Amino acid sequence: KPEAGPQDSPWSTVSQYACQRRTTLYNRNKILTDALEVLAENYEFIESKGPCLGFKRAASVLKSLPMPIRSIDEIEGLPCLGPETMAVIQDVFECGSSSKVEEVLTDERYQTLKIFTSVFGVGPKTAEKWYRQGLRSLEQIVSDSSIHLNRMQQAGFQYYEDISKPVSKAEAEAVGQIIEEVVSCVNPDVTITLTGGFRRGKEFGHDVDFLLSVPGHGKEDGLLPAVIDQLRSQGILLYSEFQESTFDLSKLPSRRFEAMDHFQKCFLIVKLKKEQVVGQQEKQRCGRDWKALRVDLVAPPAERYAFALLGWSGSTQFERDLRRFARLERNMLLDNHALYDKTTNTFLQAKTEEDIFTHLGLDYIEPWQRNA
Ligand code: TTP
Ligand code: MN
Ligand code: MN
Ligand code: MN
Repeated sequence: KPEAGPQDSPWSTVSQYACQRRTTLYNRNKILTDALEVLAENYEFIESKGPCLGFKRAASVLKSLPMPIRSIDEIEGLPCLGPETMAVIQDVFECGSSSKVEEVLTDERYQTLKIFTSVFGVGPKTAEKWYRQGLRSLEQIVSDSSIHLNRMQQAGFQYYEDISKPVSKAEAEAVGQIIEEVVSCVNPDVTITLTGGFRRGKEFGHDVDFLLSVPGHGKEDGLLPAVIDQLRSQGILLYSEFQESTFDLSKLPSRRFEAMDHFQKCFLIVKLKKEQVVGQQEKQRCGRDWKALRVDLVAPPAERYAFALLGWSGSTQFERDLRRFARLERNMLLDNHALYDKTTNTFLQAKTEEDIFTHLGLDYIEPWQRNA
């Protein structure tokens, strides 16, 4: 039974938790959610976590609704909509747009941080530092010799033109075939699973995420370094950042179940030949026959597969609410590695995502219904 709002509202069955809602990509309230997400992003830039999450949560609730909201009265009884959110929605209905949102959109600081954080390897902290130094454009950053860029940021600038463009589903499928081939060269027992936004059915993404799994305990050791070597020897590796596994089940449950996980993973930039993408036979105008593309690979231990798959499938808001629901409604701790029952002090095992939903007492939500 959903932890729901007041009984006298048509929205009484809408849960405050995204994991108790089905959110497809068909968002009937895009005008409202776009506005709220601008405010959320702005709060993210000024590192104001509370208000940021508040607006993200409100937008997420509206995304799950089966019809467009047409007036402020219709939102009565919906969870997670605070007074600030209500004011924004009211403004949109009365004036066609929210003055608060318009203010943010024309704010120099917001505009600059938006550009800076669009670079691979540049987060709000670095963007903020550059802004405070008076820098306002990407050109200024690359031409300023006093600025130190780390390896990831250097790659981010080098391939900016390509990787700032959205990745299409066709490109994701083409890169999937390449990864599949490379991986099976390294170890024919490995299977790859598309995760992230494309598993949720998105037509476009900012990268392509894959989970690699090998049957058998510890068989994933050394897998990603071998895959990286293979990509390099085929001449399609443009950048790689490898993170060794720091996973240790004996140290779980950690005090705070973290957003970043401890699995062996790598963040890559690979070359995708245009001829490998269906419907893109023509060369680019600049004469290059390839496009740089961001790819994430993660290789969890076999017995952690279900947790890793659930964690890497997103959306971020869906993941956040799964964890919050587990903690607040079930006295359990969930992260990308495990589910721990604090009442019985036991780890709950899972082979599939369905097992995890069952342990949590939740109806199963399909990946394409997790676009919260
Ligand atoms: P992203 O690739 O950042 O996001 P996305 O695929 O949902 O959307 P986009 O189209 O913009 O790429 O992350 C995918 C999921 O992986 C997300 O739920 C967060 C999760 N994730 C981890 O769990 N651990 C990590 O270390 C990283 C980098 C991501
Ligand atoms: Mn992704
Ligand atoms: Mn991202
Ligand atoms: Mn990713």
